[in-house]
Amino acid sequence: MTIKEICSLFNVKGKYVECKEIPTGNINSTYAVTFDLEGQKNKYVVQRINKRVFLNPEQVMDNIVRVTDFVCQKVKEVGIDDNKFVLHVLTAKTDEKPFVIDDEGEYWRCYCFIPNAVTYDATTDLGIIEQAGGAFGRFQKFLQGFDAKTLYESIPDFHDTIVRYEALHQAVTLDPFDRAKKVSEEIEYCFQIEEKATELQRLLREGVIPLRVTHNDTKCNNVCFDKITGEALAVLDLDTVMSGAVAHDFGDAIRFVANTLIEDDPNVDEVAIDMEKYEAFTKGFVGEIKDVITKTEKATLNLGVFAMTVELAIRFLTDYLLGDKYFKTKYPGHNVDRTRNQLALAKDILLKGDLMDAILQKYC
Ligand code: GN1
Ligand code: MG
Repeated sequence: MTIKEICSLFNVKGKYVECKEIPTGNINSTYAVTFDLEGQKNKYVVQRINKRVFLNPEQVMDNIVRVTDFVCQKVKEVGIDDNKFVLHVLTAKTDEKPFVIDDEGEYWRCYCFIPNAVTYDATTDLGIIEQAGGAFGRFQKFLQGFDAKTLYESIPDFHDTIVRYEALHQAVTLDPFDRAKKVSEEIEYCFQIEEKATELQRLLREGVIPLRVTHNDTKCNNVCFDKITGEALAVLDLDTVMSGAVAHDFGDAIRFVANTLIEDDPNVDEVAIDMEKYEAFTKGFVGEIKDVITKTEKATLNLGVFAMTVELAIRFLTDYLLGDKYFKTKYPGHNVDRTRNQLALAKDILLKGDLMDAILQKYC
């Protein structure tokens, strides 16, 4: 089916004009679609949900609808415009479900495009980075009263770094594509830092830090901004909203936004944590949530930065060993470059630990 046909199954308004693919994102396929309603442009975002990654798309959509409804309520309570600050899910014409299934059994969903919204894949603008921190912090804060246990686990053990390590060990043992020898140094380094990289997960399992509703994919390009005022608006990409630790969201965001290079840049010698970017995001994020999280959670935020950086490295590495089946890749060895980049970042995080702690302390 064409995107135009898919759109016609949703409660969209107007006459179809055009469709453009949005090529960012390593998992789903995303399209921006424009409709014309009596001379006015109505824009929507249509996405095919990757069924190999999300084994139960209906549960994913159930999570998203419940979370966006909850946040919408909170946003209205504080008197801000929910059309700008929360994603709105369209329903299907026939059964009012928040998705449609096409003739090949693929699941599609449709969101209203937030007016005048832009996203940034990478930025050096500290104001934008601070605002992205604020947006993820607010999202977390708005979801305080939501019972994390009632959400489906859209991807089981998603940020369980211990389970991710088990998968890497298994992939190295099986080595089905005979690739382990090409990345032996990277594998060895991952195993060397395993103890520290899995510490956060142990604290979670022992109940030292609580499970909360977290976003779990806090790349800065998952926040949209008003292209005129520059203000941070809604948080996007809610597929992995489920229970997790605050340090997962903080850590994943920092490893992406505060990297001096983008996460797959092969010039790994230049990879480092940019302390100004680190500080800007921390200021925004911690500023929003410092009064709602515990002292112990605050003390684990930087551990989260290390854990998430290593976790991404081992996920890319495991995917490479298993034949590049999970993340979309643009060339052979793309996952190796991603792995090397994240490991270089992890090394720099270890070096700058004290500096990061001092900055974090300042905003706690
Ligand atoms: C994937 O869908 P996207 O590109 O936002 C991945 C994240 C990784 C990220 C790395 C469901 O995110 O966990 O951090 O790639 N999402 C899933 O770029 O696995
Ligand atoms: Mg995502």
